[in-house]
Amino acid sequence: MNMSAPPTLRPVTIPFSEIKDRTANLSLKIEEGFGPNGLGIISVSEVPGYSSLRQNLLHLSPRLACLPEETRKKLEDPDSRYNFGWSHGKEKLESGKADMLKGSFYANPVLDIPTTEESLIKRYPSYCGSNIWPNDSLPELEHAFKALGQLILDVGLMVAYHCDQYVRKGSGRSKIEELEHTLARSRCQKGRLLYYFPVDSSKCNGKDESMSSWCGWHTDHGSLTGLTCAMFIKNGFEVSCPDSAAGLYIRTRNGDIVRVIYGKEEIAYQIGETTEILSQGYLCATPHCVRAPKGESTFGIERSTFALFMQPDWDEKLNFPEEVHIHRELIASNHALTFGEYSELLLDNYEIILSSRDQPVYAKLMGKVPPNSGERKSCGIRRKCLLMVKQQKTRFYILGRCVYMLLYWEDHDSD
Ligand SMILES: O=C(O)CCC(=O)C(=O)O
Ligand SMILES: [Fe+2]
Repeated sequence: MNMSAPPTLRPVTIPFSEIKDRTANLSLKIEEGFGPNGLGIISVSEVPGYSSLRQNLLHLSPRLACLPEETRKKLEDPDSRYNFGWSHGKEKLESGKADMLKGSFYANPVLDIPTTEESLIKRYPSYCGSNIWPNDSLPELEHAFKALGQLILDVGLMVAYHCDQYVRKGSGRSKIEELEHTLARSRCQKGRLLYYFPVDSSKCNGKDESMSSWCGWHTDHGSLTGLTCAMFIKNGFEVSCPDSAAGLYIRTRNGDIVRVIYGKEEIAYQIGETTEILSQGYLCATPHCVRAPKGESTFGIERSTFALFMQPDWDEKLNFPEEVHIHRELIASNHALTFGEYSELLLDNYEIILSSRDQPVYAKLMGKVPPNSGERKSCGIRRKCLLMVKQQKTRFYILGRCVYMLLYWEDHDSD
């Protein structure tokens, strides 16, 4: 058995001066990064002002995580299924256990109150809710979060413009939804400040060889995810990670697993599920996970990073084309859903999908890896009941089809 470690690769890097140029033809670079032989991730370098905005925000996550428990509790928002404000222990690991390894702070970096319409807030709570800022306990967070989120969004829209050029030329399809405009008119941008708690002395020499020991395999369900290079911290000081195997892993479209590294000064962008849907499968969502560091020297190491999920508006219609197989177990091809409906459906079903590991659904997902962690959440008894009803309906439908076929054959025989 070949036990060699996956290779470490750098993504294609495009300088800011090129990505902002709408007359530049970057199709070859987009192809190299996001095309069939690419890693599914690219990075943008030399973005003015980026470095200090990254530093400012990433230093705040340990401070947020060590606020008193009752202060953090006030920053939680169960109504949005913890998709705004502080979230810890609400998401599930691949094992099905509550994820206590990391805490997240979610906010829309562009709009504090995306809508005041009650019916929308009820229907799409994970996007239509309002931001919650720790104005008394960590007042710097709001500005630092919004400034970095807005910059990653602005550069991401430039990446989206060049993706559109590439898709239009390459696919020969003129009716493809434009990513840039879809994202520019969206009220659904979501930033996630991630804090990975210090590596525990009892675990750092443990047997967990898994690549996804810090964050499970998934594809993000937005369109494009902007990612900062993570910061490792020990006792309040930035350190370099002592384990060279730790960090972000990606499964390429060829099925290879690679560890991906990029510079602190670069913003990385990877493809999410709705880009695959909107481009009718021309660009594909990038499966990824995060591996925790191991070994004596990693004890006490924390990790701070930021992801911006750039996603369509909750009202934006997604047509699920024949050639795209994303969440086919939940959504039939040629079906149309709004992005808001799509997200809530995935949130409703995530726990069920995870708990069905020995069933074809899970196997299918593992072929294409489990859904987004960004917004995977627990679901209540009501939803479990609904899913059981759906499963029963499917069984009755299949039973009905079998009876029909038997009867048909009998008729056929008697002819
Ligand atoms: O921690 C990371 O580097 C990636 C996090 C991630 O994939 C996510 O939040 O969806
Ligand atoms: Fe992700």
